[in-house]
Amino acid sequence: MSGQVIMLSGGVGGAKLVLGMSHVVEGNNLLVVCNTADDFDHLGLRICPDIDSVLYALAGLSDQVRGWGRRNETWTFMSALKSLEGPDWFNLGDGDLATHVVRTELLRQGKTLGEVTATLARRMGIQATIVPMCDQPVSTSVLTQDGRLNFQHYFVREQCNPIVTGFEFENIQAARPQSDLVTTARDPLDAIVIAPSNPYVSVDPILQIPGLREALQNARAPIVAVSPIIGGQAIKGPAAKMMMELGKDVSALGIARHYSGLIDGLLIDEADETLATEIEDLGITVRIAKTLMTDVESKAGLAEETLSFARGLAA
Ligand code: FO1
Repeated sequence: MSGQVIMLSGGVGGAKLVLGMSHVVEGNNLLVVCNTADDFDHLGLRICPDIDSVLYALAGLSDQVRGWGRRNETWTFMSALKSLEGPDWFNLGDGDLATHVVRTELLRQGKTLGEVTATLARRMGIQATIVPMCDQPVSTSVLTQDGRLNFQHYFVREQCNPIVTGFEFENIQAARPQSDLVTTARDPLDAIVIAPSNPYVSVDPILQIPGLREALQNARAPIVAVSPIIGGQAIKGPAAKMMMELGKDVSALGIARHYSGLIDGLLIDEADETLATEIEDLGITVRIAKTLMTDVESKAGLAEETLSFARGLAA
């Protein structure tokens, strides 16, 4: 029997560990807090990529190869859009489109993003509680040498090519931590887990919501992170490129420095074993594990390892 677990999750890497965690923690004991700072309005629809990555992963609907969207997707809408010379830089599959249409309509009816997400999760048959980091819209701007870009413009349209100089999370001061997170953080917990997501654009927006970091730190549970950097590289996405452009050490040690003062423990890959001592010098306990998640067994295995690490830290 497991106690409650809170996970902070971004996109692909986050959704993978969340899926693993759903195999080792009962659904009603798992609260997943999703980054929403890369949400945006596109073609009149509210798109929430990180929420959807987690929803699709837990519903068994996600495309494992692309890493985003639904598997067995069809693209009739995109073909028609292109033929009408509509904006086709952001790909919306036909099935995925239904998610955005339903979400946008429920928001238009006055539901909060938290309520809408709970409705979508229930309709997809998901047991775990999935919440947005906040109900208020927050938007990441990527500051680059080519100017300021909305996150999706940087990520998808510009393919992460511009050189990054910083980030701004617009409207973050008006954001409030989602109520389920605040109440769950007051309960006895086994662990607070920071998924192997991009620290700058997936996890930092969550941590920068006024009051959220304090709610996590006041919780009676160890905070453990899983490094998204293995052997100096990110498995997917621009985390390593961003770290390099920001002049950081592109390694699990760089990740440890980033989360120093917040986390009690860091899981690093076997490939990074030699960094353990330097990380522990920061006051962070290290667990060495196989952190590459290639199939459901490795996802569940890493989730199990993460929980056993956290429970050991609590003891
Ligand atoms: N990522 C891409 O690289 N290209 C796309 O066209 C694209 C479309 C898309 C549509 C819906 C959705 O939920 C996600 C989508 N993503 C796409 C992924 C997404 O932009 C990023 O993975 C996340 O924002 C980063 O966490």
